[in-house]
Amino acid sequence: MTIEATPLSATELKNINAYWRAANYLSVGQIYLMKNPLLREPLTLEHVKPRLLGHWGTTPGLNFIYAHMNRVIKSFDLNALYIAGPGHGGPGLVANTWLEGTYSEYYPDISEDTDGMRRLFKQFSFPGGIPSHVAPETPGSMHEGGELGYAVSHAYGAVFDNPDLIACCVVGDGEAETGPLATSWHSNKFLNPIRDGAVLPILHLNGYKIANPTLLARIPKAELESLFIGYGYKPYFVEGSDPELMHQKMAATLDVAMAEIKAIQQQARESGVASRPQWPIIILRSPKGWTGPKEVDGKKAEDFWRSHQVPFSAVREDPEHLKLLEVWLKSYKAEELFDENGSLLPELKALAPKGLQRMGDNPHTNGGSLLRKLHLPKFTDFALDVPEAGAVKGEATRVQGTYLAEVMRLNEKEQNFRLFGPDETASNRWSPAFEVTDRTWMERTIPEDDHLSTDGRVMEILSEHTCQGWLEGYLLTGRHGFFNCYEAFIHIIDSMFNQHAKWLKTTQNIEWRRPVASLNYLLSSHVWRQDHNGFSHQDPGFIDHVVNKKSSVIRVYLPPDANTLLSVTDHCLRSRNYVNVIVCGKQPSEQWLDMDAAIKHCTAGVGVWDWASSDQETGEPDVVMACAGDVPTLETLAAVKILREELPELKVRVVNVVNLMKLLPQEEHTHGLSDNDFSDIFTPNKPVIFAYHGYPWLIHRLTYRRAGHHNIHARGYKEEGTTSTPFDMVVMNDLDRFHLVIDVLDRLPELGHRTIYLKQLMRDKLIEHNQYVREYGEDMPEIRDWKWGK
Ligand SMILES: Cc1ncc(C[n+]2csc(CCOP(=O)(O)OP(=O)(O)O)c2C)c(N)n1
Ligand SMILES: [Mg+2]
Repeated sequence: MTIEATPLSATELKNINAYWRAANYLSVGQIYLMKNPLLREPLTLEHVKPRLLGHWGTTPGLNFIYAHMNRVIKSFDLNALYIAGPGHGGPGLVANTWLEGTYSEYYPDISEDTDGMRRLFKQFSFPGGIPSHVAPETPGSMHEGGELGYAVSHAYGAVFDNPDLIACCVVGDGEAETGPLATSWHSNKFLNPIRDGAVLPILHLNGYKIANPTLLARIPKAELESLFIGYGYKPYFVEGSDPELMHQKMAATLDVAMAEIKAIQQQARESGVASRPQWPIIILRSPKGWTGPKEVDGKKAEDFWRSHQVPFSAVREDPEHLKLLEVWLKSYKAEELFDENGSLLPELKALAPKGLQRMGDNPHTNGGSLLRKLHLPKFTDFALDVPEAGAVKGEATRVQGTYLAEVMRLNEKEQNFRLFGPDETASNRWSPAFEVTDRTWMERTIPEDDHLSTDGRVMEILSEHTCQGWLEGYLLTGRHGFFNCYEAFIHIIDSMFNQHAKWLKTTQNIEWRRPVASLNYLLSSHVWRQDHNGFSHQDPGFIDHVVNKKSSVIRVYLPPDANTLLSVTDHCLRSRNYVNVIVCGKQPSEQWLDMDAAIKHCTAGVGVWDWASSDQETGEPDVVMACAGDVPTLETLAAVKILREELPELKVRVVNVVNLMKLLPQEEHTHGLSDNDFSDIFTPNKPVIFAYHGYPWLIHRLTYRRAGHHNIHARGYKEEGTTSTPFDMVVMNDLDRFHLVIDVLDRLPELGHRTIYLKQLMRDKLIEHNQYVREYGEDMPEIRDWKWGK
């Protein structure tokens, strides 16, 4: 559909075009200039930056949308934020926030005058200055847009439970080709017009990516329109290149779109009926590099991919380029836009909204400033009764689920907590949450459906990307959440995690950014317990990926049982500005610590389990049996039991690690143990047989600087697996109790010939196991019925 009205008066048209010219001028200035910002002297080489960095192509379109959003924010009295999917258009957002006055409020040295403008230009993509994208440094940004694909899911995440908020979400037509973006269009099926705000997607069809046309710009218009109708949107086209005509069309279309959004909300809120309407989407077809040079060196630049970055950069070498730059800059007629002092003329300044209605100052984009603490129940009330180690079995994540259900209940009034997951919430045993809330679902239901409702607070879509994007958007606007996922498939969002961790790391050094709630992951259905699944579902490598990131923002926890999981969960929900990764199994399994011991153990993060150790008298073990992760802990204790029975004189120390970061040196991570403490626990000179949940090399990576490192022998997942019994999985990877006993014997040659019989016994056990599982299809009774106690 196209709206043909012309709502702008001659003066309004002139002014909005002038405002756009000002933003475009400031954008080109940022890319090229370091001096002479208003060209009040003839342009010379010394005014031009030595390195020309940035992206022009997307910027005039972003500026065009920003100017028009300002207009409707005022006329509709909106609470709106701006998400620039093509975040490489950083100069545009910086320019606009400077024009509306927010930039100078956040950075007073970048004042609203000629000198401020000079600094604004110089700092962009300049050493010691600001990055080229819509980075955390940019006021009004909650979306960097450096890595493309997350604009829509971030926008929806921002407006969930924010009924008055509208996210204007610009999507690049190249960005729209990415997987994460493509799936995120479905977010409209999770938006409840009564309790949530709205997203106005604007597909920025400027025709090109870096060096290619885009698909959506070249498919027939009818197909494009059908595509968005098929996604459930109502598409409005704004197409052309003549600025005057385009301003009228954009203003007319935004008026219609905003009125529709308001009407949808009003209708739903007054009737109390939450259904899924056809939300509007704007498809803006305008030239890439609009208003830039039409040709450079005889080649097409405007309305072509050549305008993507810096349309010409040989300014130093080629006097023609310098001339071209001067002509280009002068085409915006800055003298008609800025006064003597270099400030925007008052009649143009008046076009921007005031105060917190400025998109650069929307508090939701600095979510920490709105963050309220969660009401948390006493996690100890959910404790499993563990009269003694190994006496009972329990499902750790189900216990965690009962706790999270209570968190959900306690925060029902605040509406600031949601659970996210790709269709695995029940599978990962968080089903107790469904006693308090449902899954969000705006579509048709049938009577047999299980816990689907329009006001559910468990967000499930089979797209890890969309879950992650929603949660990030939700957290960055000041709320709380938890993501549950199969361990192997969390890798799908590796790269989104990267971007979020980078965002957090950067914000830690930006004083006006307030801390946000941490991004919490529960990774369950982990590598060791894949009853229905096989090799494809076995990958504990997300931890390896996570530990590459800045230590100040990442935490990894491997609670061995339910009570430790509760303690860790409580801690994570209270933490700020981190990514917390918790890996814990969901199957019924041995419980080791009562609540009191669990709290102490989790607070320390690593500790000797005296009840399992036999070196108390001398304090000097012959061997240290270390473990991290629920299954490795079980195998370690089973190995220790064999050693106690077969070699009672052997002094064994059992160490369990819940907080993996404890292994790092203190200088590398605030949680890291001091070298003294590390040596006290692991000893500087005794063999350490370390049974670890994930890829064993990580243990070496984390401990290589420790005194006893040469004595650490790590076992873990070696990429061996298939659909088999739980014990066969650990056997295939040499992580089982029998292999661990053999490891001990191999590392203690001083035990001499006495060990040969025990070693033989262990090998026989492995053969027995092999034969048994292949014959009967389940683990041997002695494995299934194993108990720590008598
Ligand atoms: C996921 C991802 N892949 C590749 C890139 C590299 N890249 C940066 S800009 C760009 C083209 C973007 O085109 P579009 O979304 O149409 O933006 P615009 O035309 O508005 O600049 C690409 C491929 C990226 N930033 N992110
Ligand atoms: Mg494009």
